[in-house]
Amino acid sequence: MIIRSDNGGFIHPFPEEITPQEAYLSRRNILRGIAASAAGWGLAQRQAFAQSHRPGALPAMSFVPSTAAGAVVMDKPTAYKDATTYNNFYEFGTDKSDPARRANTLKTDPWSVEIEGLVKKPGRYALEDLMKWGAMEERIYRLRCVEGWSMVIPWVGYSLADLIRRVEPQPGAKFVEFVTQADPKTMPGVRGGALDWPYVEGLRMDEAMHPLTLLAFGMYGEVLPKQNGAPLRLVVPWKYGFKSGKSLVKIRFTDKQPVSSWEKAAPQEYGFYSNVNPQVDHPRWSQATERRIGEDGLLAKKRKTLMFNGYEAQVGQLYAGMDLKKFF
Ligand SMILES: Nc1nc2c(c(=O)[nH]1)N[C@H]1C(S)=C(S)[C@@H](COP(=O)(O)O)O[C@H]1N2
Ligand SMILES: [Mo]
Repeated sequence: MIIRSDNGGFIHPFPEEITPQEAYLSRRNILRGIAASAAGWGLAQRQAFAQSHRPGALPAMSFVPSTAAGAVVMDKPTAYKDATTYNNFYEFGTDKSDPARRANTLKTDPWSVEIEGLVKKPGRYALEDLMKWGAMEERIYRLRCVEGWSMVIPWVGYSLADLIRRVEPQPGAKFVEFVTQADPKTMPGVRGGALDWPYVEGLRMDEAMHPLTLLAFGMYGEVLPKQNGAPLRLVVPWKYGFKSGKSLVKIRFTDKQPVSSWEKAAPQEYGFYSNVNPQVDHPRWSQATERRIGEDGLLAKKRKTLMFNGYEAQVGQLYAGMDLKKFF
């Protein structure tokens, strides 16, 4: 895989990414004696980073820190610049730098989401209303792409479970299907055949109801940038990144397991579950290690990929007794 960045070279190693504000926070925390480790990146610092690291380009979001188990990972958050310039959003092209360059054409206002299928309160709901259906929380999650890179992003959103309870699924609803925006006029990739549009993903009902499954409206204290899936997207932290659909327009409750766009494109490579699993390789490459974006210096070591991306304590029981080689 070719590692590229906007400046045409390799991605900068971390020290170049420290902003004056981060340096200030870091000094302040050390002075207070809160800094937890020699690396200077303890829990207090991560939270200070996440809650203050506003790049200032987009409207601010208000939120409370999350109290959900596993909602704040112990890793240093990825620099905003990296998280917004190294993206997969095939509707805007297949190169990692395409979404940041092209997603400005996406029209996010007005926006609504259609809720349909086996649900007692179907309908088309405006974004402004949906945003009130849960308490906005900040969660610092790992996101690992099936391609072998990962980031740590402070998201703002609420548990998808809050939305699901609100619309009251019928007893027959066993899965949730997510359909994302596919507008050939504003999305150049949709005019091409990289995938069968619209982009579709799915979760089992218990996965969708898990408190860690986040409906995200913001990141780094601001509304989502378009290249990261504005105005709302899913973030399922224990699954490969492609399960986290961007720019959602439809949520459908169904009794049949949905067929995702990636399964349709290459069923032998991408299964329905797509749980992060270092023991089950992709047919063409290992999934045992990952490259953390921002640690791409020539001497940077790869990190070991963790079972369920490090969220095993929270989600392992969802898959108890399942053969994870078969249900990959
Ligand atoms: N609609 C849509 N959603 C998508 C994708 C996409 O191409 N289209 N790519 C997925 C993949 S492969 C990853 S790794 C994540 C990347 O999210 P990020 O750019 O915010 O890091 O978005 C996912 N959601
Ligand atoms: Mo991905």
